[in-house]
Amino acid sequence: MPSHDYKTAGAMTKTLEERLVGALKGESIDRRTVLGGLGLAGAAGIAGFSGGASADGDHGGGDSHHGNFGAVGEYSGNQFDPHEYLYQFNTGYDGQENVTQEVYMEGDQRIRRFELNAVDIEIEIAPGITFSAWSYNGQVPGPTLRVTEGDIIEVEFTNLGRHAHTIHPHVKNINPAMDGIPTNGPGVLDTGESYTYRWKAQPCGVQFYHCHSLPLKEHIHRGLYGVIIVDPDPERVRENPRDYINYDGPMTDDLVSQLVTKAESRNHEYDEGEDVNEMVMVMNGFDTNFDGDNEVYAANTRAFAYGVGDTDGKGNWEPGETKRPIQVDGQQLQRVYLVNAIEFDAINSFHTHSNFFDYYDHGTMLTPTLKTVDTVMQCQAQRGILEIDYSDHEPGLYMFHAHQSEFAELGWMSFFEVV
Ligand SMILES: [Cu+2]
Repeated sequence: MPSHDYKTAGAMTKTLEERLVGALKGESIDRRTVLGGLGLAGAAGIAGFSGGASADGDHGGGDSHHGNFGAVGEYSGNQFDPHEYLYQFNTGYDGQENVTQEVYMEGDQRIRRFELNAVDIEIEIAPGITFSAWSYNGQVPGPTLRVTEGDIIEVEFTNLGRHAHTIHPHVKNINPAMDGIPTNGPGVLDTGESYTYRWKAQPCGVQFYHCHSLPLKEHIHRGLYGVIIVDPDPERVRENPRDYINYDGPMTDDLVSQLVTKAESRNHEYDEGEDVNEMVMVMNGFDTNFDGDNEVYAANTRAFAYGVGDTDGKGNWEPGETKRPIQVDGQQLQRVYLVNAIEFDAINSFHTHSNFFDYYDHGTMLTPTLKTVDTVMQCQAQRGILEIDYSDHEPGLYMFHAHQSEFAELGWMSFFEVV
């Protein structure tokens, strides 16, 4: 690896992170002050930071440890690893330890069953900066569920949090009782209550789930969201090719076979996807002082987690070794399942340096919505699949980030390391 690249990338990540963390430790600093880069870290009155205080007034003793900061650049907690999260797919057959799951049949119908629990938890969103989150299964974003089109997704939801929650799925759900909103079916679930939702896995694509309790803004922003990937069923594609392409012309055998091949590449149960590196990225933000504006932005919760740290570039992730780029094999296609979960900002975006990609909005079609673009934007809950090819690129660091430069400077700035 060119060491010069690493040094400058590391220095830039460090400067941005120090500015962000320094400002967060200060009193009454809004995000625009951070961007002014006024050397606020030195003037910070550490005790004033209220990042863990709740908007609903339950400032408890649990927040008192916020005075105890690690050094800038070091995450102390290792309960969540954004590098692992990229690749954690829960299929019912296998997945994460903190997600009880199984697959069973009802006649010919395959049921993929998952247990999700709402729990209140402190998460670390920048080195030494915690946030009082509401989460599914103790992580933000919640676990990624991965199923195949036509399956039933069965989610046994138990609310172990202090507030009333639901799970609302962004799928084509045909039973209003299963919509996970306060007015339908079981409504909101109070602390200790359980309900089993059943959703048909349709259409294929990168889908979304989130709590739909009121006030919605807060329930989403606190961390109650996650990704459902519905893989296309190649056999269904062969039989109904027009459902997967935005095109009215003649349907030739050649075209059908192209669509089926694409479906096989997207389906985790087919070998065709093995030369593709698949990752989940959820763009999110955190309003640490509850002023209705995000102070910290990220892809997958931790500011600058895919930036370049002083000591990185070689080692594996260790607690405290907070930052490293996402290392990718240049000969593999990179497929990013991208979801925008941001609250308080109208849009978010994803921009690649030195490369262009194909974009499949919502992932419901098997031909791209946009070809050869280097920036896409998404409103809240919008999502899509990016396919990025680095096969003709030289090895090294390639940046990607939100192209609201403000978001990038406040944490949503990352690198791929092509090897
Ligand atoms: Cu909720």
